[in-house]
Amino acid sequence: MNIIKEMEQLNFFEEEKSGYEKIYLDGEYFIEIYHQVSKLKIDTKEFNLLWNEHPEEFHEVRILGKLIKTPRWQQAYGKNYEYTGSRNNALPIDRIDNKYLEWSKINIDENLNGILINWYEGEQNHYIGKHRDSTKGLIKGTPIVTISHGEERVFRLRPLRGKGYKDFKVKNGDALVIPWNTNKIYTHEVPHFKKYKKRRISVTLRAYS
Ligand SMILES: O=C(O)CCC(=O)C(=O)O
Repeated sequence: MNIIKEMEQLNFFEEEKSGYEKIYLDGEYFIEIYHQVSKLKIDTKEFNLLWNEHPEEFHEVRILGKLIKTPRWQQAYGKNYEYTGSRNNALPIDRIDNKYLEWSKINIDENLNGILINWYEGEQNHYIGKHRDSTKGLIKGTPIVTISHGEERVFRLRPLRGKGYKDFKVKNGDALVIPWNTNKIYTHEVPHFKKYKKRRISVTLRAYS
């Protein structure tokens, strides 16, 4: 075992408060977190501008034949996002600051080309329930990258078959990477807890063929 792998196994990286962490969920599957990347952090002014981009209406998904409004606003850019019997029709990607694609292509995967933004209003108890990301139209093997802004929230991963969960706090400027294989075996979610009263925006990047 090489020294880096050995340190990862010993969770040395988990001790870090900033920088990069590769976190094993079990012996094989992992996520990565790039903490508070200076290029990705935004100030209140930029946050408010991005907040104002949220659609007026909640997106609707079809569950057991019924149309259900998502408990957050959501909008795709560059590539349509299809999941749970619905399609989020994309707006032009140049409506969104290019820094997200630029940073993620250089640091994570050069194929990343689609953005989905989720806006969570704490006062309205917004959340995203446990799910695995749809891989429809994605380039096989590519990761999912989620960049957080605004209020700190919990990002929760659970084994698809199995018990328990692992929580990670995500903050302004954090980029969390879910590799393809991890998305197959683990669900993820951003639950709402009463203490969350403020606003969060996540910018998720995926690689479409
Ligand atoms: O808000 C997040 O960090 C996660 C977003 C997400 O899981 C999704 O859009 O599928």
